[in-house]
Amino acid sequence: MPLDEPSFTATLAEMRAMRDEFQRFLLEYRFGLQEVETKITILRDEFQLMHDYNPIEHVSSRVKTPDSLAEKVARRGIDQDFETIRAHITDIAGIRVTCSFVADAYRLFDLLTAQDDITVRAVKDYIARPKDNGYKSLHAIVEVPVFLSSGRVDVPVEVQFRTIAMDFWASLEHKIYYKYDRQVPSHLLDSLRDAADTAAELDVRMERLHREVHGGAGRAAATPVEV
Ligand code: 0O2
Repeated sequence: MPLDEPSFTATLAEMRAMRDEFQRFLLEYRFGLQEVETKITILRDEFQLMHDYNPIEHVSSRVKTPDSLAEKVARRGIDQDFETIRAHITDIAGIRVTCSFVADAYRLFDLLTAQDDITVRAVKDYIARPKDNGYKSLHAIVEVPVFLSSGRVDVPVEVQFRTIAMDFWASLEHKIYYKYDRQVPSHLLDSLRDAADTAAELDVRMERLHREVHGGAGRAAATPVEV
């Protein structure tokens, strides 16, 4: 059936308006990400200059894709308006800081969260308390101010701190999880738990070796913050 001209134009205009609103919504998260990335870069460069040591192996960041955001909204069963999504989905902007050693992950967490324009909304310390599947990482939801022409917005950004070994494990586990469409066979789950123990052991041994050569002390765990 041919589309009637005026209603087609109206629908197109509505679609454009929705697209523009969605792009504006995501833009705030991109800016928040840039602010936190700059903070991490400054810490890394200053460390390199002052201590002749780089605690960061690599940094990656992403704004959640529309598909992944829609999947999470559906899984959480929340209303699909921007205000509800903004209030309930706190990892739309995400940055992952991969460090050489566990102590570096905690040190960077401490240095970032101590900055006075950063508000810590939640902390999940999966390094001190790994998930049942073996997943380890230190997660912080921080709010960073972004100054737009319309004023200040505080943007939540999820920052994940982990070691190279934890990152290696998590990226393989993530691939396996999706390959089996979340129904991973139990022998693979066992192997993954075993591999997580091996990765943790490697972290301890490498850090011990590093301290023997360079000195320095470790750090126990982050204080959990749940909101
Ligand atoms: P992506 O691809 O990184 O965007 P949720 O399970 O997401 O509803 P919550 O409280 O938001 O609940 O999650 P949590 O525990 O803070 O973890 C969020 C992110 O941590 C995930 O994002 C992953 O990046 C990572 N993560 C958490 N648990 C695991 C795990 O068991 N294995 C791996 N490989 N990564 C994990 P997304 O949105 O799932 O994915």
